[in-house]
Amino acid sequence: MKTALITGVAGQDGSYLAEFLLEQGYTVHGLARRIEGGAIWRLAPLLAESDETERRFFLHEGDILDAGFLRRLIDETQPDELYNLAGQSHVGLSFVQPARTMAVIATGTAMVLEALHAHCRASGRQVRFYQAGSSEMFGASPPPQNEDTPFHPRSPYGVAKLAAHNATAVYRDAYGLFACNGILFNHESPRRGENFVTRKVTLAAARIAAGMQDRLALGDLSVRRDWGHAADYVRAMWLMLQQEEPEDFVIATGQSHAIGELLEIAFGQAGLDWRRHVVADPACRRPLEVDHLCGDAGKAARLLGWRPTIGFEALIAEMMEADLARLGLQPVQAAQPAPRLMTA
Ligand code: F7E
Repeated sequence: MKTALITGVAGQDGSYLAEFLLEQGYTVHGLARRIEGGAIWRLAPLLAESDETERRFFLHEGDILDAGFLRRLIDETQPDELYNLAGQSHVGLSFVQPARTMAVIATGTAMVLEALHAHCRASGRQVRFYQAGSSEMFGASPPPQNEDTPFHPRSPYGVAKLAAHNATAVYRDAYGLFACNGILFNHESPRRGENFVTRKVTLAAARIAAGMQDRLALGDLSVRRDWGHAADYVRAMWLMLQQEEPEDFVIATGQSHAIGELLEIAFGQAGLDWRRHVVADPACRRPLEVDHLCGDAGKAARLLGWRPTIGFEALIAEMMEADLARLGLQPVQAAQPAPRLMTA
């Protein structure tokens, strides 16, 4: 059976991908930068596996910016597939910490690629490589965005992701590395970090319903995003590496929504009117905004047979249910439609 190495395994996508690959029968090695202080809470069910002899998930602590460590890790784990998900993933934070964002995403990806290339050359092994790209690279290019849309990033995060994307293509062209860039649009879940707008909203709505807070401060409400479910998106990562030829793919639902719609669904599930609680806070705005992302994943549908299975409303409902449940609450059930009257 195959072995996979996932950098950034402790993040939302890393945890879903590890679970998915284990279900496919893989042995999975995951790299996390920190394993203390609650940093690996998403991996708790995988680490709780009781039978040591059955164990197929292994956690490693270390930094992708440490070249020697990285090379050793690849040599020792001998992966068939390497998924590079490590990085600072918050766009707003990248304006505050641009150099760190560039280092871990752009330089970090170059270091992973170089370590992998050196490993393949020395061992004669073939290792397939997935790079976690982002729709944030499209930035100011108007929707719908697909693989042919010009990149026009509008954040240090987008710039760093674009450098990593280009580096991946260079290693593919220069050395014949089987390397794929996934260009993933926003993808969420109950495991989303609390500083991303979907989770910030669902968590606040649950807390307001529980009487723990009254206000939710948000930034620019005029933007539109194409939000999918992370569980669907990690399946696309894997599918890319199962193809005969390495290629780049946009992964998206093809539908964009306003933050007002997100608020409507989340607060509605908590039995609340968001207009009574949401306040505009300039501190939550970014120096530069990406106005509208809406992806065209037609290529992924044609070549990978990939389609999202969870729509926006079901996604936000699942997140709401999880955040309410953490506080001992349940969602307000949508009213049942009245039965149709039969007419003669
Ligand atoms: O913001 C606006 C904010 O932080 C979405 C990451 O996964 O997707 C994600 O990046 C929108 C932005 O995600 C607040 O300005 C308004 O326009 O949830 P977000 P993001 O920036 O789109 C891409 C594809 C990635 O690759 C990234 O890693 O919502 N917004 N008010 C706010 N956003 C936040 N976080 N907080 C607010 O209060």
